[in-house]
Amino acid sequence: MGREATLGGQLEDEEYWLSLLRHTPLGILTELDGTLLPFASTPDAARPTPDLQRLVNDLADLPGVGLAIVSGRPRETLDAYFPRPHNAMLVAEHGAWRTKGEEWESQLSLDERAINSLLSELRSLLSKHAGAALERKTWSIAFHYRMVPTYMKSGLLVQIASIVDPWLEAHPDFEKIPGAEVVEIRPSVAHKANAVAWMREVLGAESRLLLVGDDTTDEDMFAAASDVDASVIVAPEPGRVTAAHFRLGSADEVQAFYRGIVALRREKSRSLEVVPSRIVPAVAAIAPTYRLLILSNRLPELRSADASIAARKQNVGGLVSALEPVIADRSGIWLGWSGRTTAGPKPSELALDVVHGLPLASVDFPQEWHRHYYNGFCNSALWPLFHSFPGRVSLARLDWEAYRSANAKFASLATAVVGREATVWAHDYHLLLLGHFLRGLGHAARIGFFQHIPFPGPDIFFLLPWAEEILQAMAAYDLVGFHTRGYLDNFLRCMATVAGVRVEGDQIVHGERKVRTGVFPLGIIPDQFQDAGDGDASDDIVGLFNTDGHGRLVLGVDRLDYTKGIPERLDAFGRLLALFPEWRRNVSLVQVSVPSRADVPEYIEQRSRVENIVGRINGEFGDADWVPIRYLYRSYGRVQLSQLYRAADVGYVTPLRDGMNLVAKEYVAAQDPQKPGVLLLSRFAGAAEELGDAILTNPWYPEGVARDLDRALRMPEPERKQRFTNLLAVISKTTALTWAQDFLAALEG
Ligand code: ADQ
Repeated sequence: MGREATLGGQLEDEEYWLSLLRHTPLGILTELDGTLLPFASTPDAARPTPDLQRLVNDLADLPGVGLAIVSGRPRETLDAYFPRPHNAMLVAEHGAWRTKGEEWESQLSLDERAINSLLSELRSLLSKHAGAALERKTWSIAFHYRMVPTYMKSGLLVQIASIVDPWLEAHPDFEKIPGAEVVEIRPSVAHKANAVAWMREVLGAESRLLLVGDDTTDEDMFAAASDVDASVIVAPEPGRVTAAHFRLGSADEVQAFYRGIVALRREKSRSLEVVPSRIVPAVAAIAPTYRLLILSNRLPELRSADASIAARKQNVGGLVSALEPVIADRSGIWLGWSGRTTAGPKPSELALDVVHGLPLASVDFPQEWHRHYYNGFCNSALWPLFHSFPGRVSLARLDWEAYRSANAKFASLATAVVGREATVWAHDYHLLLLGHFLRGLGHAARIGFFQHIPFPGPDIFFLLPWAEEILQAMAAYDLVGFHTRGYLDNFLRCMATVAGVRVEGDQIVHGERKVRTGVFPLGIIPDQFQDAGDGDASDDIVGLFNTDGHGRLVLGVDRLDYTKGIPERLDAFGRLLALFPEWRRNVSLVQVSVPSRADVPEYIEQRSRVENIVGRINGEFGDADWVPIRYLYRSYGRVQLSQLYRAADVGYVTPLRDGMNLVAKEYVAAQDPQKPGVLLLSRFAGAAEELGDAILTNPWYPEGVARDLDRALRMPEPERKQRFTNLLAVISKTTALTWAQDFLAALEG
């Protein structure tokens, strides 16, 4: 989508281009990889053809034209790709080096050895990640991971961050630039805006510039453009957030455009076959068209550079599968954070996009928000508090203020995306105040809110200094939904203490307003785990479950987060082996954890705790051919996950506290009805309210969990089948789809 149109019509744009491209002096600054050269699987595989080298020479030879090739590549590569003689200026390492005549020169006076310590730390990651590559430049390092298998990428990124982030703290002259499947660490003064200044220095103040690039580092160049210059982003689809005013779709289009410039300036042609299209701010044009707005802090990750559409669809979470149909039915759109940050103090303009038919509106956060709103108030105050971990809560006024202003900003973005008559559905604890700010902007139609994590009782909730303000603001919603009756009761008890609020049954009355509430347990789409679990297990999974005849398997699958109780779970497994020696050599635990990238320091703490426990238990009980615990730090696609679930005798799901926990439901769905496994479930997961036929356990008491685990492992087949039948009936009744439909029907009813 991205409602890209030609302002003033095609003709006026063509005149604009003809007048710019005929101007003398004209400076052309063009990026290399992804702009002039199509991407290849490795940096070495992307090389200019002789035709391209000729095109570059032709452009650089045009009278009245200056050409610069601006790249993140090292000098040697550019020298090899564009052998002299030619008249082009080469700019290497993002603006750290430029050619002046035959010579390279630099304005940087940093010590080249500064980056060596980082280089040797990052090297340690190469051996464990096939396909990863490190590129050393004079002052910078690029870590390429395009060829790393998809399942390893998120784990690798966390490990890169855990090395790079502390290093950057100690080296404030450097910065980290995430690119297309590459992370680069470079001196902060070495940016591509330098090339713009150099070109103006060469051509003089009368010059007009054409700036063409495709990645985030090129935005520095675009930002340095003046009003008489033209900047062009190279992107296959519209909707990218950019400071550029025009777009071309590919490196091929760029080359065709440049050939047109050569023909025009040599007067071999009077027109241009390829002209960049103008990017028009999309928002004003689309406001009235959408009738449903879904808002969540983070947009779902639907893009992946190397997966097929089918694979991507299969890997997205249940929430996307649940919301996709209602978005399609009601002509809806989903608004949220893009996952990227901007350098300035303000969020970016909205970017609009359609990914596999799903309309998405996204915004980049300023770094300050990321620190105070997201990592601060959301992750360090609300997340631990709502999960009843008051000891982990950190309260700061600055964080709260950022939370308020982020919610206010989300509300104003919402009004740019939909009209006042659209239904709005906000998701989760990041957006508690959204309804309040949206009402303030005159939104007339229904606004609903669903809380995906627990809601605590007043004894915990009122530890927040801003508790009352939050509850007052929540009275602006028409419907507030929770996974369980318990959370709803907690919410009503909190609301009952607020001045001016009356609680009548499940309804909240606040002045003229009535807020309805309800229990809407989120489910999964069971078929997705049943179909995927059928058929033979992949080699990967067979290898994992090859226990050399050592019997039974217990499986844990989680995001790595302290609420999931992973160390406690491992301890309880160790306790099982101590209390019931007959299980030694007869049972193994496989624990699969997927990193959640946002919480890097917390991840490091959790990871080392977990590794210590695994080492201790394996050392104490394991022997030459039996490893009691296998700990896998990676994510799996849905097919493999279903095969894992199906192969496990016990689904070991013991969060210390969890809003719902979909893993429990996925485990049930994937079982073979003829020989189902047993679900061992924490009583502090929201899912326990529905899944009473699981063995419910208390994850805070390791000995109790060990005994429940023993019971699960011994459960006779008739009982397993009976419990499974009952559990399957529950998860088939309230699915992801019924959840979305029920909530929206209640909201709009
Ligand atoms: P989460 O805390 O993320 O969600 P959960 O409901 O368990 O928790 O969902 C996790 C999802 O990630 C599952 O679909 C699971 O299959 C997947 N996953 C976990 N580990 C994986 C791995 N190693 N590889 C591949 N996939 C993996 C929040 C709340 C929950 C609530 C949901 C939905 O914290 O309590 O259930 O929202 O409302």
